[in-house]
Amino acid sequence: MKGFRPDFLWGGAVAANQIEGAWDLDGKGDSVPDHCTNGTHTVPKRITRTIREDCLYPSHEASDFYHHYAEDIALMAGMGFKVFRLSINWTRVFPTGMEEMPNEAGLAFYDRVFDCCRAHGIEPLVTLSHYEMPYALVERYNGWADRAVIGHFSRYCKTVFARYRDKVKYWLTFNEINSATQCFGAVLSLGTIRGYDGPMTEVPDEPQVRFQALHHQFVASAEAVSYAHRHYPQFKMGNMICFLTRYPRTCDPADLLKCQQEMQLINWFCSDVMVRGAYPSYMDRYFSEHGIEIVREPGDAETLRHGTVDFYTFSYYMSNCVGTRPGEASSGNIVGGLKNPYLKASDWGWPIDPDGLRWTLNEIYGRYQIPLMVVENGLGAFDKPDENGEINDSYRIDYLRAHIEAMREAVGDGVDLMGYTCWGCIDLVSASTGEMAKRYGLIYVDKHDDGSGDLSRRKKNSYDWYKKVIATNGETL
Ligand code: BGP
Repeated sequence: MKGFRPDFLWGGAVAANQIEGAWDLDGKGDSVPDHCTNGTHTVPKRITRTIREDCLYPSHEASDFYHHYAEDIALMAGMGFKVFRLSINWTRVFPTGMEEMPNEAGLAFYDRVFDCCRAHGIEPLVTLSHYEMPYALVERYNGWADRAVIGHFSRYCKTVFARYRDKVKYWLTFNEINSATQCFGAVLSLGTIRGYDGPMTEVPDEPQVRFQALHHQFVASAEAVSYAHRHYPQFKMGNMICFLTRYPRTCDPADLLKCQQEMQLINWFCSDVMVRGAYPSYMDRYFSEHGIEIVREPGDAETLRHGTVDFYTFSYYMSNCVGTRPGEASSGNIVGGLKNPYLKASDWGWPIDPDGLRWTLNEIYGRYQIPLMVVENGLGAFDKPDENGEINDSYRIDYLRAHIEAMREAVGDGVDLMGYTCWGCIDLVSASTGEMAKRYGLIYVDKHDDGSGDLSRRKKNSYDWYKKVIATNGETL
């Protein structure tokens, strides 16, 4: 059976707001996550309009990658990383998103980070927008609801493309752009929360605004992709989808149809636009049945047609079931579903389904026939150092092993898979709950939910395991 390509990109992934800290240093502005307090699996994070003394904001210090990046990248190099997926925090470069000129100190930080990666032979894979919208754009424009944000984003993209043209080759436009098909996306991805102060789960849902804002992101993404193709032919431009694999709960055809409709809306819609360059016809019915009308400008269709991506990337954590009859609920990333009796779940209730990754890779590749990359996958778990300070995360090794095995099978099935970056390779703040306790890392960071911890780094047992996986190009699992 065919194995992973010889140039397979093994590595790990993070997002600026979840790892960097230094939220207001060196001219950085505040972004949406800087206004989000900590929560738990059962108590939602809150969004506060102003930064309050009596609240704890996990992104403000996070894992302090801002001051530890050299040590962290050296640790990644120690595992043999070929690639490191990270994001640029828009507000480090344009503090409010609206300035004409960029903040030099912010740009210089990413120069140091990319130089450090290159010195270790690690290729950076950069997400332009990973749930890091400037908060000033929320208050001024209601986030992506206003078309004017496209111009601000485009100025930011042109600035970082020009600055890092010789340091970065792989770019992703919007992290999990399809999160906007669910209410969750309004907060972290679209920033359509002007004036809102309260629990993240109670933001009023306005589908008309959500889908209009998403349209603006599609146009912004396509413009960035075409601009990059025209000016920097060496760049490879990708999309990024939160793949939420759905299974019909039973073989009742009604369940099958419901599942197909959810797969279209949640998983296929955004990538059909970004890979094929046009809105898929099934969305016409969805929009008309939900009273949604997308305002498009005359050039938009052409912009989308020309701005198609070179490779398709996605996050994969779990699968869920869909059915027409009531059933036991199950949690998941961004949206839950019905419980699958054949699967076990993580401590946060996300079902664990490695075979679902093989199925998903085959489905995506069969549809688009362009190179794929899994840019997020991993197990959020409570890790506790034992009395010798060792962190035996055998459960994480089991999870990763099973998913890498599934990728190998998919490659054997003929899928063109270019790389894999496990999520949160160094412990960081959880996007959904704001917890530090939900750890994904192969490297432990001494930082806790109450803000305590000396930020020291320590290898978990999964570190040496992953190192062997990379050294044998996925042969030894
Ligand atoms: C994805 C996000 C990441 C990340 C991950 C794990 O949705 O792109 O930013 O955090 O999920 O989710 P969580 O942190 O909620 O466990």
